[in-house]
Amino acid sequence: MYRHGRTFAFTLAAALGAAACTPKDQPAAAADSTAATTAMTPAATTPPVVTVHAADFKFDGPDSIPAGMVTFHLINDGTTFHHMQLVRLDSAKTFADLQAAIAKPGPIPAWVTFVGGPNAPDPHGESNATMNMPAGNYAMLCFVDVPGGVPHVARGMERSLTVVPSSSTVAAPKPDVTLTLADYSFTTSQPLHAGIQTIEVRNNGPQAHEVELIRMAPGKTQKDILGWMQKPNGPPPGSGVGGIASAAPGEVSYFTADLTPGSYMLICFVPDRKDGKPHFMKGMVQTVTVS
Ligand SMILES: [Cu+2]
Repeated sequence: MYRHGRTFAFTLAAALGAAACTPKDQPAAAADSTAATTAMTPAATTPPVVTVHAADFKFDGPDSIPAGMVTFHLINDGTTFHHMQLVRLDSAKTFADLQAAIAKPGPIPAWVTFVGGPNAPDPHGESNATMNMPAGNYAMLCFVDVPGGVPHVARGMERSLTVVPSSSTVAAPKPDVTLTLADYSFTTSQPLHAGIQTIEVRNNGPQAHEVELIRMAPGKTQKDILGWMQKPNGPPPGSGVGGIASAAPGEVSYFTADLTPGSYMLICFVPDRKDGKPHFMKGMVQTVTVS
């Protein structure tokens, strides 16, 4: 959706720098393949960081991680836009069951629950999401459909993730701003501001929602962005910051963003339960000014 333009420098300094510790009894190696889990201190106070790479068209990351509060760090190595949509598989269903269900036309089975995940950064950009992950079977999927209109999951962009029980007691981050999603609106507890901030995203439902944060190019408006999405000719009028992928009502996640002053857009692409139209067409799109 967004060609490589100005990429957001995601400041995960807090998360990446401080998340270097996990409890001793936790399988730290499973949490991350980067150096983020190497240093240890007695008690972790920030979530372990799980790094996942997105490419055209696959995910690379750990097969299993410990349960508890975790920060997913998505690095987009691809030439197009990707996100990391996490789904939980209930009723003892497996990744193979999910693959079989996805391969068939029809509605998503009731045992699949959308639980968020880092939303889409620009190509060569990064995004993040922090959330509590109870033990269970999960999958990461990419529903982005550019270029060509085929969701990436249909091109093989799906990966299994097993969350194993752990004794983690890491608490949720302290948010600077709470963003509430509902049918069909975005409400912030206070304005987004320039600099680093942690944004708590709560879905009040009744439908699943996402938030994708887009920084508009100077002088561009919501209309330009929506027009470009219909016909992506020329350079994009905005840049993907990230946000939280689709999450069921009641889900709570956090993401950290380092914003520069300017105009931003909040948007939800989730198809409506009733007519399949994306929620932004029902008003779930909002322009905000960051100063
Ligand atoms: Cu993708």
